[in-house]
Amino acid sequence: MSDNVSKNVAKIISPRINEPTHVTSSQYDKLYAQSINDPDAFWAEQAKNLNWYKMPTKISNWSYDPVSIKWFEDGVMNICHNAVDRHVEAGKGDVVAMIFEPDDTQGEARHITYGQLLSDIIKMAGTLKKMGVKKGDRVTIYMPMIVEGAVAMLACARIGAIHSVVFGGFSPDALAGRIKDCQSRFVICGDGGWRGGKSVPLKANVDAALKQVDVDGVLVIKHSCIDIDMQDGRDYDYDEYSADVGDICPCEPMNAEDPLFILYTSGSTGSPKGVLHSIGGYATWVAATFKYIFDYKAGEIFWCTADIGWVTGHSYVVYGPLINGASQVIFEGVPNHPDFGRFWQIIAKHRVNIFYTAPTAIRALMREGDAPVKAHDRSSLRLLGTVGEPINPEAWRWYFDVVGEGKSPIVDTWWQTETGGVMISTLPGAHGMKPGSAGKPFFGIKPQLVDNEGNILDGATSGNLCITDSWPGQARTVYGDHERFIQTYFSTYKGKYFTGDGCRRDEDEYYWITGRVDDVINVSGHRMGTAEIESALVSHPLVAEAAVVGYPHDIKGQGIYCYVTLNAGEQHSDELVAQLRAHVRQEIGPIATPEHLHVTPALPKTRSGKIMRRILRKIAENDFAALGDISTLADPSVVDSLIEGRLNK
Ligand code: 6R9
Repeated sequence: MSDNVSKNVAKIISPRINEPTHVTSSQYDKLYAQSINDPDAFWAEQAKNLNWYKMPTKISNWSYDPVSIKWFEDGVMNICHNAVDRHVEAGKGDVVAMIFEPDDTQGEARHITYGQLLSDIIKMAGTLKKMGVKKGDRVTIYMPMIVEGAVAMLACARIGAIHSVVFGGFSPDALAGRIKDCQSRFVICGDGGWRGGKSVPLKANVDAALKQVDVDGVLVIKHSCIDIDMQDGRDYDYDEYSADVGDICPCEPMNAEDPLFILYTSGSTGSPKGVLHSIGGYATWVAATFKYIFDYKAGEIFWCTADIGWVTGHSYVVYGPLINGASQVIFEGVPNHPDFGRFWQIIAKHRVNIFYTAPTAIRALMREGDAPVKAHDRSSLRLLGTVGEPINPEAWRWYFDVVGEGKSPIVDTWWQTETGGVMISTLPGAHGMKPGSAGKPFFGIKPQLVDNEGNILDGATSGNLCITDSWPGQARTVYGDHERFIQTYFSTYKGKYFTGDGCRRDEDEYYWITGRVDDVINVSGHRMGTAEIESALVSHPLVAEAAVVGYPHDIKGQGIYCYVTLNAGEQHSDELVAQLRAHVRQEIGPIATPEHLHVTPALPKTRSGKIMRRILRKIAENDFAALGDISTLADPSVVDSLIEGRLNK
């Protein structure tokens, strides 16, 4: 059991809240009860915070057996209109939407108003139309963390195209796989990006990916101004190609259940799944969660450090803040460049009020001590947030005491790509906090803990975390494979959405996420399927078999530990190990680089040939005393050789 769930840390911390919040404790209780007792009335009311061309009259219509999920199904809207146009129409065109902070500390920050953002989106939307992009087409976006990435997403949404953003750190092979899977005919990319002073060759990666799959057009946005190749008839320079595009491009009226985006995420089996979100429910969900959980008020500066390549960037950089008319920082760089004070320097420079980041970043910065934090003025901060993985109480305390000087509450937000937005979190002003616990269910969320047989567990207990009822932001399907959607999320425990996470509920009904209970590992807050890494390893000509497990890592939360066996006659060498690590990077991307590559003569298997991962996990953790029963192994002596290999690493 990791230290975030040990029972002696369950004291509630209630920070001083100086200003009124959107929701107080008694209001939360009342609103939560309403949202559970009459969800349709509750969400019909929330939907009124958005602009609809046709107001929905049918609110929810869902079933988990068979699986069919619809919200606001007769409503018509456009999410780009809600994120941008309506603020401009309401006279807020001069409000700053985004403050772009470049990677290079010598570079100027750029302030983009809602009015400017709207013109930029209209221009890009018109350009996409000129390229031939139509409603329903899939458009792959492979961009650095710059304003134009958000513009590209919103331009797609404006014309009814479905965006599929691929994180700029993914390799050409991974990009090609994602383009193929959703038959995307168009790509929008940067020439390159900057991270920590190093350039990321995005367009060159696209060129490499497009050796494996054809597309009709690539729109290239110049940002880093590195040398790139342009292929005639396929690649379009955005500045040149958009020169004659007019300044009118109306929002396409979309049905609430039309798809908005596909986002690939790793699961316990097979290749990454294209999780599909639809428009109306997602818009309502991210609007409500952003407002209540970050307790956003007009004029405040919000900053979420996530990249738009992840769901956190979709929901809390692009859609949630913009629908709420917020002003926010967009940062291209990394926390440790030019030094470990970069985040705090940006907070001071732009007077950030609400700061949202990942535990892995907090742990990495904590290791550098308090000095880099204290060197910068953080008096503007009033709320802190975390997302992506469980936060250990030590890191929580440092974030609270040192970064926030004990005066900013922390929201530890639990959610997933599939949930669209936050599901479990305390609300500032409504709840006290417990370091390491996400807290309470958001409005409309009914968590349930079950044992491995699916029996419902009541009271203070631990189990597998399921959600019994649908919510507006829920994913609707896996693109092109509804059966896989059903199998992955609704078949383990019939009639419930299974999250894949383990969880404890304490005496105060606070929820403590304990981590994945499936073969998914969480490296620096990024989900990796062990099966994906295994398949990358066995695609190397010298590898016979591979088994990948996660193990506790001080900074990253979990690290990747790979066991491989080689083809007969092949010899283990340092050079080969380096080659295999490079191979995984090439197949998936740098985020999947194995920490440990353990070449072993054999893997521990049962007599029926099943690899016993439990043993491999314990060996990776250096916990040799807890291997448990190994008598079912076909050859128990394998364990000794694995331990010897581990000790020699
Ligand atoms: C938003 C996001 C989802 C998985 C999820 C869980 C872990 C996310 C967490 C958390 C503990 C939190 N996770 N937030 N665990 N506390 N506050 O991260 O989506 O990339 O799909 O990952 O991340 O294991 O199942 P995604």
